[in-house]
Amino acid sequence: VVGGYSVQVEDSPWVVALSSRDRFGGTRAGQFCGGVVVAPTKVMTAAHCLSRTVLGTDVTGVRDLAVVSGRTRLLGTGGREIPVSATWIAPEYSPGTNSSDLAVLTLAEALPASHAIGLAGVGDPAYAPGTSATVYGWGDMTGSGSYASSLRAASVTVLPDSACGQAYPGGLGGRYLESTMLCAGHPRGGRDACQGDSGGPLVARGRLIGLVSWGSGCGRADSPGVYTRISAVAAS
Ligand code: 4AZ
Repeated sequence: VVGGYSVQVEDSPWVVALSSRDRFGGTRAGQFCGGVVVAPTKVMTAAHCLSRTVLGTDVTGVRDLAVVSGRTRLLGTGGREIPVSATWIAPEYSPGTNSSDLAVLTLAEALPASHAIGLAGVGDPAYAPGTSATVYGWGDMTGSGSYASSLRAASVTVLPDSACGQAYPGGLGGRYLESTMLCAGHPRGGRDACQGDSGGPLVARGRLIGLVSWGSGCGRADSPGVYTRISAVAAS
């Protein structure tokens, strides 16, 4: 998260880290993506966290996948590390375009129901452009590889689809597809999700509206963040 502030996971208990010690080693306790608790044994994350190269590592068929809940500092104590017993990738997910960038993890042990966040369904006012939203993660704080050791959040604004349509018409920067994507950022830049935040939550009006998916760079005024649009990919 770029342009953010430090938060305690107790204040946002639905935020979890995805970890694979096997693939990512010890310095970040294996953290490579974010996730969000939507039911006691269900965590949503980005499909691309499980199906292509993430942080320079091929995560296809990643094995010792775990969800870390209740731990603000990745190398701290407290909270729980829960194995993932099953993974589901949205059948509509397209690695080429990043559309429908959603996966659901089933946890081997249940979290308290109070840790789950509600989903914002179709027509929810939380999706209206101009709505203030918060993105959470342990990802890059600068855009140049300075990963957070402790959970951070930043306040961004839901932007009209046209803002990302103009920023991402196609080609190497990617193409914004408004049917399954959501555009958010800050008009002057400086606040955004970044590498390592993928799969983590975008929350507005107390409900989940997005998952960190992609973008060009981090915090650039002309390149907003692109999120998976929850109302398009999850029945609610
Ligand atoms: C990434 O590569 C990534 N600025 C995620 C979000 C954004 C850029 C890159 C948005 O995981």
